[in-house]
Amino acid sequence: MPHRRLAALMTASALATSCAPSSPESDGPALVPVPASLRVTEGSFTLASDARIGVRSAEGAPVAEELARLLRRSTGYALPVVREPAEITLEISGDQELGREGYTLDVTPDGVRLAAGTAEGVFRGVQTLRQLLPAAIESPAPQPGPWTIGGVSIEDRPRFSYRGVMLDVARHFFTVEQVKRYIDLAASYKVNVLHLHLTDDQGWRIEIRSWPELAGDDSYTQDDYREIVRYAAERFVTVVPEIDTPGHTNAALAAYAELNCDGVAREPYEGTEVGFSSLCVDKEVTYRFLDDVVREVAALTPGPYLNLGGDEAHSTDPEDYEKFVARAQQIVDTHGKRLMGWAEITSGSVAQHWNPREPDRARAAVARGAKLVMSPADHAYLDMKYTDSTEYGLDWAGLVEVSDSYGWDPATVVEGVGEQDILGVEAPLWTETLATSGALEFMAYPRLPGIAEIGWSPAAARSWEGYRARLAAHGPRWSARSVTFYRSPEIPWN
Ligand code: TNX
Repeated sequence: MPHRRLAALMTASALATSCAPSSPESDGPALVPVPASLRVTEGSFTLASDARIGVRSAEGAPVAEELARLLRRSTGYALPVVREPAEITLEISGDQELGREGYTLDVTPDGVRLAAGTAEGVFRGVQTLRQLLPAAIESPAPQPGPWTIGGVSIEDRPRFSYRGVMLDVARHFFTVEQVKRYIDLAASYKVNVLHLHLTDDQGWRIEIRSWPELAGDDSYTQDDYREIVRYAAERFVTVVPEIDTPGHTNAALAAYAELNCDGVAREPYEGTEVGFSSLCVDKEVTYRFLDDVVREVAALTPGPYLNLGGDEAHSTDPEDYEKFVARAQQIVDTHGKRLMGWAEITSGSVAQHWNPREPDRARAAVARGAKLVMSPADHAYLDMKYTDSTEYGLDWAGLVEVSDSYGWDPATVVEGVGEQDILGVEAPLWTETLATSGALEFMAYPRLPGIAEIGWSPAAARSWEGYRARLAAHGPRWSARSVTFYRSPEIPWN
């Protein structure tokens, strides 16, 4: 059982402070992630029924249209997009002073001005603008308003370039529409990577044309997958596909007998044990298979990374594991991608720290020149139960209440690993116990926004007391979007 992994880890929630009386930040808007710098200014702006959205550059037009679409639904206003300065102006300056994702946002009685070097930066700023408006702005149908925003001057940019969420579509399958909704919600919190765990012992969820038996009924065709990638890209979210190897491969070993060392196909598996399957490291067919899979998946992947898992290969001899990873690395190189994997992989471009009991692996990966994505399970795993009475989830890494999930910093969580070693953070959601969008959302909200803030906001701008007060204001936003969320008693919900 998963509990094996972490029998002795102290329950994270045991360290949580109980709900001290809050001192809500009464002078600022309830933004998550909290911006790098924010100044409250005089006056306010009210969106009127004849307001327009102005954007000069063609590059910014799709973001302006997306903003208009969103605001039209709840305001009922026409909100035409025009090619000149207007009440809401989006501006792409082309100057990179605030980096690819940075932006400035100024709200004065005359209007809203959102400026960035790139369309991506404007898109991130639009997420801030949404949160400055009343929660009813998220409603799918017209609401009365008024649509007033207090004066503010924001300058913002991310701390880390990789702010991911992972969805396990192997243990339970989720449709393209369900994945789109997950992307949409996460993108509101400036998440910019969707890591899809596409294969595992229980299922292979992506069509591979050269190995047609891999994917069963519940899986994505290559066109489905392209649609996910396109939808994510529209939100400036990069998809990182994961094909887990050499362990977690029972589904492949069941589909193709020749991939097994003994040449005998495995039985399909629906349980939740891990560590019992392995590709056959000494057979050449294994690398033909891997090369075909990587070639096809790389062709569907505009992003730089291809993830080959590498976790919990308990049935692969350690020497074989090293041999396998070296070949896998070559194959990924050949197809023009950068290898990413869980911390066990230690080589590759990026290794993902997940097991709080194995900080050595994270340090080893850094020593071998890899960058780290930080997903410590006792903080960042969205599949851990909040309390022992949480309906879904696992508890091998402890119980993870909202304060546990928020209360860590990427640069101090593993001794010897610092800011310069870290590419970013990721919140994985494993789905052994989760079969519906409602269940996914219940586990992700409210913890996902906290991990997104840890990845975006400067450490000095964050505090638990400030965060819990800001987070409270997001409950009505989720309700307006029909998001199922956990009403944690730690949060003073509005
Ligand atoms: C560990 S995290 C796993 C997954 C499980 C997860 C459940 C990791 C690299 N492997 O196989 O689904 O725990 O929390």
